[in-house]
Amino acid sequence: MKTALLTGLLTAATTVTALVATMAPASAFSWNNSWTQPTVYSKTQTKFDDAPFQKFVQKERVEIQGAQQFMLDPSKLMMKYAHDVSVFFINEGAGFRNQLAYEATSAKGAKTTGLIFNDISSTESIISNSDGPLKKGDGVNLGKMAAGTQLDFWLRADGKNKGSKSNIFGTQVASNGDKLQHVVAYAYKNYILLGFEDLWGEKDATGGNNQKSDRDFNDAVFVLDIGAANVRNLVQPVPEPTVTLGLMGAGAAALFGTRRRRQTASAEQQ
Ligand SMILES: [Ca+2]
Ligand SMILES: [Ca+2]
Repeated sequence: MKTALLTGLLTAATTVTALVATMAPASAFSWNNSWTQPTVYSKTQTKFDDAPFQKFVQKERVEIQGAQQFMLDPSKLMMKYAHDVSVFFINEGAGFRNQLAYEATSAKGAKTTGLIFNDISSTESIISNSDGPLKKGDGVNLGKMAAGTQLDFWLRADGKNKGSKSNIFGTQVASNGDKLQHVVAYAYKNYILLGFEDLWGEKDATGGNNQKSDRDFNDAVFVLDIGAANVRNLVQPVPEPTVTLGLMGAGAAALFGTRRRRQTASAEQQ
């Protein structure tokens, strides 16, 4: 069954507006170079099975067509219910040694930030590195987060090698240096899958900072566990799939952006 984010459309739209209004203007994420790698748990410790998610990892250097359909509306990562949050490594198709960090904003606006993975490379990934520290399914626990927590995630492209000279890309297009989408998101089973693009610029563009991006959004792929109830709150079944592009396979749902959702909302009301 394909599903889409259609929960409480009218009230959700109101909530989103309020959230956006209280968010700070788009700005680069503040990366703390003194962060250290949190404990990484193996899948034998966490019992998390990465296998069902590997089919959503886009083939290397194959552009995701219609990636905008899978753009993550960051306000969607709002936790209605308190839950212990974990992030699991699924795969990476990157020459870069990328890094991932998170930001959690409480209902009262208090921000917590931290490192999740310091070196997103693996001997098992689609572009493997013999000294890559991660195994598929490895997880980092971010701790219990309260109801009303707003989550967000940021990738520092080749940050392990380039440190502060790296590009930082997130879910908010306006805050990305190239003003492009760098994250795709899907809901699948009780989880949310996030795929990042680590290269700057449009596909096949030249000049400036452009890195001839392949737009494959597989450069760092993760599964986010915010709990089944929170995912269900974001995702509800729809009669027919509205999108069947890109990575989206059986049972996956795009976390549509606001514009798409509003279009769907108006269509539903007709
Ligand atoms: Ca790639
Ligand atoms: Ca890429």
